[in-house]
Amino acid sequence: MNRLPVLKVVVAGDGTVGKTSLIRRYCEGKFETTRVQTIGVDFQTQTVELRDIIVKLSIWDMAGQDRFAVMRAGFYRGSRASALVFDLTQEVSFGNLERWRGEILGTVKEQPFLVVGNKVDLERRVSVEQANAFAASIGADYIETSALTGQGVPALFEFLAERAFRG
Ligand code: G3D
Ligand code: MG
Repeated sequence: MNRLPVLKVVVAGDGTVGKTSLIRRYCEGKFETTRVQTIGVDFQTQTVELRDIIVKLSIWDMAGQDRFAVMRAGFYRGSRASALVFDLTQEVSFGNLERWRGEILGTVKEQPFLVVGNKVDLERRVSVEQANAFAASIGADYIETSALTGQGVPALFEFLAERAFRG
């Protein structure tokens, strides 16, 4: 057996935007309604098949709360791509993406980003145009997801894997 390349990716964004739910949906195929809040940092690994290669993603789930900021900084080290997740029903979480990006770039100088609007199953307060404009301004792509229905979830992690692999 060949060793698969292991690529570290980060899922960042405010608390309650759905980071843990997205990772659970992808890695375990389920959505749980009652769960504990992420404490500090957590990670899961998942094998991902891309067009011409299989990679292993180690997906780092960063607790969004301010009090974990010091802990988070060191955990960004070695990451190859980051998802900046916001909640489509909460404009504040969208506005904070620039801060998340800044925090990550404070540790890793260059990083491919993917902007993710989660909870697309609910009534949106951030338009596709707004989100696309922000993503374009940081040279990122934009994708919409629902951890509840699963919409866009494989695409999110496949895209991250692709960017992590190819840079
Ligand atoms: P976080 O890890 O970013 O802090 P969580 O966020 O994954 O803990 O999710 C926060 C809350 O949002 C959870 O609700 C979760 O069920 C809900 N949620 C996450 N993703 C979606 C989604 O795509 N659609 C909808 N409708 N809800 C979502 P609770 O009530 O358990 O706190
Ligand atoms: Mg969490």
